[in-house]
Amino acid sequence: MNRLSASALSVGTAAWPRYRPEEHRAGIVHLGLGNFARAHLLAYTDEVLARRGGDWRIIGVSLRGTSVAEALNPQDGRYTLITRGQETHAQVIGTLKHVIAGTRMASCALAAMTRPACRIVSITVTEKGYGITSEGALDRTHPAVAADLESPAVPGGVIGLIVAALAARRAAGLPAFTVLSCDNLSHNGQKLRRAVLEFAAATQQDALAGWIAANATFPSTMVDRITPASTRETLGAAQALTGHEDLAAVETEPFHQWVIEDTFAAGRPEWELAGALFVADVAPYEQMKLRMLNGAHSMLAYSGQLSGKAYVRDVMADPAHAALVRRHLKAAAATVRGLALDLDVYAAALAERFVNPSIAHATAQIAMDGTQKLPQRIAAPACEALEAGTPVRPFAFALASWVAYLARRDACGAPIRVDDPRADALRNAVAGAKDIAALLPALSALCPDVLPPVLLNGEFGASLAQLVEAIDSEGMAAVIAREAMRDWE
Ligand code: CS2
Repeated sequence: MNRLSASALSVGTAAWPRYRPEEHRAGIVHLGLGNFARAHLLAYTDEVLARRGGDWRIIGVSLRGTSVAEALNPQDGRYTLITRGQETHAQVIGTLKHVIAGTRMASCALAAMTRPACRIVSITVTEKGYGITSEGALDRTHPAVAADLESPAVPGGVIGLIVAALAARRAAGLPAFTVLSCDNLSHNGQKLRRAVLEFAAATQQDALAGWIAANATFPSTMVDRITPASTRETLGAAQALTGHEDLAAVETEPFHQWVIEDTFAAGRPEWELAGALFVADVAPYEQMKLRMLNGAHSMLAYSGQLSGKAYVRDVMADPAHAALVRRHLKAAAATVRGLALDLDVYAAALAERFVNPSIAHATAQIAMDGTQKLPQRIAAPACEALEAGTPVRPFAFALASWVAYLARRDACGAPIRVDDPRADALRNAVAGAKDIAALLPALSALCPDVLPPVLLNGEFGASLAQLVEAIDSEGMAAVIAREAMRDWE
């Protein structure tokens, strides 16, 4: 079987690029080339290239590991995007030029980012990839930030690369680029800007910080497309649909959404042609999506993991659990301000998307990195709901599910390691606490942005402790069944 590549011909039912990719130069360097970027930013850009053309192909950079480059470079950047809804569609994406990775990553990425043609540096490295605190400051304890502050000339992290590239552009008399964060952080652009300026100042480059502040832009964005990790089945399906072997195929849902602040320093693709919405202020959209979609996701991931549900669709197939998802969406919606959208309609559409039987979205995947995700998804709306007097029980249930998940043990009674950048500290907190009453304050001291002290007091704190106890003693399935019977208000 021939490998997918620029010269491969369509022999299956998959759609092929409707333009000649090699005729377009790269105007974007993308840091972090995971499945999400391949299903979202690259697919939007593919549509613009087909409809409008332009020098907007993308050079990818893998900051860690070489597997994505090893899969994509022999394929000339081509890969299959499989969309699974009521029907299955496949499309070969031609946006990607090549992927930079490996030992020469820093020098090659900097060379790409300092080409005059580079006008946007976009990013999907997940919440933990940046090195920004939940308040938006530069996190000097983040391994990549700490290493790059030590040796700024050979950066390995996002912030170090951006600062070094902008410094080189300034020195060469080139204009700045737009930095486009496409991760699920609240105020992603704003926070990244602050951290970049702090990094520049910390490396004694005050003049550079001033130049960046005046010339580079950091639009905030809200991104959305449910994209599970690829499996052997994904690759098998891509082969059947394209007639070629494809080691970089991605599968995703039909729905996609992208809301972007229209502040680009040096032009941009007309992503609106592919459905993007350009607005002056992304914050309300971001709040809606992070608190409703992602908040419900995190809740169902921990409670799903603890009740034997491997996929989101399994949670939705349990009527009691699905009722808790809807309860969570309702409570989260009550905290969203400033949007003239019908949030009941949005919530109903989310529940439908979660049901999608053709998407195998693993609860274990969503459960990863809770310390990075829960501040904006659960803690912030919980505190606001408490203040405003709107329902808080769903947030207590979500946090209790996370705490119980951290305290999980295997069949032999040994603790199960969680996948989180703070896994060691979390494990120590669990091991050191003699009971739930002691565990909650220990976790709050460790991650006050996940469990703010205010949530340990009063009725909220009592519900939280009681729910963790109940999950521990009765099991998650019993607690889900009882929670679903409660009066929703
Ligand atoms: C999920 C997100 O893994 C997770 O934490 O909640 O990746 C989610 O699927 C996307 O944000 C959907 O746009």
